[in-house]
Amino acid sequence: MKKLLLISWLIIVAFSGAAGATEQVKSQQVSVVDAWLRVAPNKVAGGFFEIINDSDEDLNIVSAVAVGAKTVELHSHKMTNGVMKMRKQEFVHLPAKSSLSFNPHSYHLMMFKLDNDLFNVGKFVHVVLTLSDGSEVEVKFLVKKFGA
Ligand SMILES: [Cu+2]
Repeated sequence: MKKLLLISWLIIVAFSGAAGATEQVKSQQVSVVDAWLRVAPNKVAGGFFEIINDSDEDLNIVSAVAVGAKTVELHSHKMTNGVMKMRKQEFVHLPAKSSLSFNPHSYHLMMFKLDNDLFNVGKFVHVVLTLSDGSEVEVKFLVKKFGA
């Protein structure tokens, strides 16, 4: 966990350096690590990451946008009667002082109507998550090969 926090701190520093002129409120205490995505054969992308809420406040992730994707939805995967089902979520709860994994078997981002050139393997897709306190978390998702 110590290593994870250091990495997320480095990411925050990197972003605050790059952000410069923008006026949006960046979340000070929520960070994301290990962000990656893959494009399925049906041209829909799944986005995965670990998000850390280091604040004393319970928060929700309420929306996400991605450069090059027309729509982004928050999804969950749940086993119902032995069948994996995806469900769109209005928000994903992120309790204070906790971390949550978005992975292929759980919560994930689903991105639709992609600009294919921006979703090539090895590229980074710029995503902004909006939290219930109105702050935003900027994340760069590495595009990995489907099935890798
Ligand atoms: Cu999904």
